[in-house]
Amino acid sequence: MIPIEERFPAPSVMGVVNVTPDSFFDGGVHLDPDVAAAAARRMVEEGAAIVDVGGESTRPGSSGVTLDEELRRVVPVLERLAGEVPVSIDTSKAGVARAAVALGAELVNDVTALRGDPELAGVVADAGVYVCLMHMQGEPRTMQREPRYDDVVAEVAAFLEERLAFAVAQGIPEERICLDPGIGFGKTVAHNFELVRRLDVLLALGRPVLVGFSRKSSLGRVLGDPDATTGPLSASVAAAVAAYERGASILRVHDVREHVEALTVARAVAVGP
Ligand code: HH2
Repeated sequence: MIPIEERFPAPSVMGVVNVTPDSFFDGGVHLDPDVAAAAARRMVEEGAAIVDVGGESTRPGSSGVTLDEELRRVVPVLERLAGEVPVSIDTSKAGVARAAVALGAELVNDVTALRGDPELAGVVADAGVYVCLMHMQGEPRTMQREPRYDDVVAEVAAFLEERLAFAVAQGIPEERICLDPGIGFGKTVAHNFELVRRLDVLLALGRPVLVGFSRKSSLGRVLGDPDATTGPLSASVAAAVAAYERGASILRVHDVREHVEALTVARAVAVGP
């Protein structure tokens, strides 16, 4: 398997397909597996390098679903996409990851950075797939109640460095791993923007960085609505371009076409058309 930085050169777009009733932005939209599979195919046509399929919302306040329910949501979608669409599985459960890689998923996107299920690291190592390790302070149910850091960037970097070492010790080669600051996962608006502003500190860990700012509430809040639970497309695109310009390789987004267009232009500015 080629190194993750070659498989996903910057900027690569990861399209989001949540097969959930309650995701903060696309909840309920893709519950029918045919609708979800069609959305995934469209995202690839629009230029996504991979589509991230998820069966459990991790929005602030959510409390998780059972293994059986998560499998019931994602497996019919993965069956429809197998061999046709590049897939990432957004899960913290070894049982879901195992089923997904058997159906061709090439990346496991774990918002707990291999802390949630003791068997997940082994599944990733044995399957020889890519993995994304994300930072989160606390757990989704409570993470937005007064998140606190002395230095958010230093603490996120130290966490990701430790999880990277853990993953390698579990038999996952470093060249299959990317890191993610976890925008919105136990962070204030200021924390989220500082993490993008100082992305160089995370890049110094030597692994590609994935950023998922798309539609998140910090975008709506910085635009003046203190109660926003989402942000507009325009603000999502700006955040993705800013992250790319600071070194992010993979941008996780809900609106693929607009992000691919903006990032293509940003790349043309950076390195030529
Ligand atoms: N954000 C969400 C879910 N998974 N994975 C990574 N690696 N990075 C992220 O920033 C990230 C993620 C939350 O977004 P979404 O999937 O749209 O919402 P929900 O968790 O409510 O399903």
